[in-house]
Amino acid sequence: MGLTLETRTQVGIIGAGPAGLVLAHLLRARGIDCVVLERQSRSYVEARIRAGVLEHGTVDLLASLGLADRLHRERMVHHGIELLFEREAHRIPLTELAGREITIYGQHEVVKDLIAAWDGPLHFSVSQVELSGLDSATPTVSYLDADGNRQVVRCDVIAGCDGFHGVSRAAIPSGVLTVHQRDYPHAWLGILAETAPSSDELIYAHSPRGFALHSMRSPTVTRLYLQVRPDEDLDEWPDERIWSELRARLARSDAAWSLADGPILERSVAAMRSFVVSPMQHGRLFLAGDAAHIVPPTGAKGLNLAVADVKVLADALTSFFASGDGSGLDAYSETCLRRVWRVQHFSWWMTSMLHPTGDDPFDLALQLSQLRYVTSSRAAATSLAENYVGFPFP
Ligand code: RFL
Ligand code: PHB
Repeated sequence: MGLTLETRTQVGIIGAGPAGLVLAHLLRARGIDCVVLERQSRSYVEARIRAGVLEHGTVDLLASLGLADRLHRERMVHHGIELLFEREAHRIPLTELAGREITIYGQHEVVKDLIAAWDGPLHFSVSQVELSGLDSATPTVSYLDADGNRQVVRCDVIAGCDGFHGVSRAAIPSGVLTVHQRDYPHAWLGILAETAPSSDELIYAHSPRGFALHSMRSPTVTRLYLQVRPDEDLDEWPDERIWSELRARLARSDAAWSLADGPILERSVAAMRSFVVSPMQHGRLFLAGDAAHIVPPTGAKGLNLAVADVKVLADALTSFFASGDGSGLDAYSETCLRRVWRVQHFSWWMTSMLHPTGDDPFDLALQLSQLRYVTSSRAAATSLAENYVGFPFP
């Protein structure tokens, strides 16, 4: 207890979410040393319910690292989604239009697989993480380990993969970053229910009562969301209210369809925001994933964007450590931000089209016009499909 211990690594990775863990595996596969530090316990990060939709590029990358065996066995492959409005469902045939399918597999399952396959240094339950010397060639991370010892890790590079509320972005001096941000007047109340999905595909529903989403995790577990106010109090949502609101918003004129309910295993309210910092780098600190950008969940993109960032970073670090070539690192932010802004636009567009914001008849007419267009024009549907399945990784 109370000792100060010093170690050395090539890349210090802050955060063991999808960005940090995928980066660690990519670097390991290329013979680059790294240390991963995580504020939460292993059981906490393995149980954190979040995303469910993986792009083809994300699955391919995990497979190329030998990390997709369980994913391939347990995933659900989807070839389309439904848009439901004015009580009619319209299918967007993703694979037919964009040539790629999507995979349904929970983010916490990905995290479990990545941790199980990792045999390098990964320290959970660390605290008081501090970054220093970012402008130097040996930036430092110091932290208190789970036994209360102060640890100091000297690095060549630090990867800030610690999510929206992490310390990495905050360690960059003020005035360096430009922040682009948009808040939305709604949030999502999400539940995980022990019941078979009521549809084979995801249903994005626009209704006068608000947006609803029917998603799933497995043949026996359904994931559902309701648009609510950002300050919504979960206590005001007993199970029966959640199910009756979902039934009302997902109702369709085809009376044969009905929503199956079941025990609710988990519930939470998540705020919606669009957020980007530019550049995604300062000195030897590189931000990746939610530490650098947040997208509203309507496009199902956050995790996939985090994985795309760390692919760019791992490629750049490989050249840097192999030959001292820093050009990939210099271009890191610009390369990532191109994809980030495409995804920001798509996620904002899906959100604006699907979430009624009040009783402005002009806004509502625009939303319905856009929904009719995207479900009746092959060109418009193709645009949605190619964004939804995701562009090839850099
Ligand atoms: P994460 O997952 O937040 O991981 C960051 C990690 O850093 C740790 N940390 C620290 N560690 C050390 N020291 C500190 N000081 C630290 N501070 C924080 C945290 O404990 C955590 O373990 O960020 P990362 O890796 O960038 O991954 C991003 C994704 O988690 C996120 O974008 C997605 O979950 C977003 N998202 C979705 N993305 C998709 O691609 N498809 C989806 O279908 C999808 N659905 C969703 C979503 C996010 C949602 N919520 C709850 C925000 C649905 C929802 C409801
Ligand atoms: C999910 O299954 O959690 C999910 C699916 C699609 C989205 C967002 C979340 O757009």
